[in-house]
Amino acid sequence: MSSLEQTLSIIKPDAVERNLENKIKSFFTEKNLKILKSKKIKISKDEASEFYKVHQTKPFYDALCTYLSSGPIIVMILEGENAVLKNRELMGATDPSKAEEGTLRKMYGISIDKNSVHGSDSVENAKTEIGFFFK
Ligand code: IDP
Ligand code: MG
Repeated sequence: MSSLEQTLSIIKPDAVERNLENKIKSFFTEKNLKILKSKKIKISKDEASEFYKVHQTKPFYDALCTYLSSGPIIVMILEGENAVLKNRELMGATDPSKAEEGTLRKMYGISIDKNSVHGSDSVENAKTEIGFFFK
């Protein structure tokens, strides 16, 4: 079954810093995920804490929020057939050392915390996350 979906993608500070924006964007468009909207922003730690609040009980929560607010990020709405799952597949596993060959995190991720990209994990969460960044 296929359905046209939108998902939120973020190019995280480690990847923006290494000028990977264009490479990552081309990767998505070559795989038929259309970039509907894109903006480069820097968020505050409070905003990062709100965005990642599902992780508030995790031991890495504070470091994660500090990290996401540490430098510019690119937030994007991607659209395509099964875009949510497709983006997750293109990203690869959370830990780059466990990600499959050819995935973004395998190619560009530095470590489990500096793993270059974020992607919504469900259609429901995609709606919430898109609403968070694109009012
Ligand atoms: P995801 O980004 O693959 O969806 P999540 O489990 O939702 O992974 O975690 C959100 C982010 O938190 C990850 O992308 C990663 O940057 C960070 N993270 C997850 N697990 C760990 C960990 O065990 N140590 C440090 N950072 C982590
Ligand atoms: Mg997640």
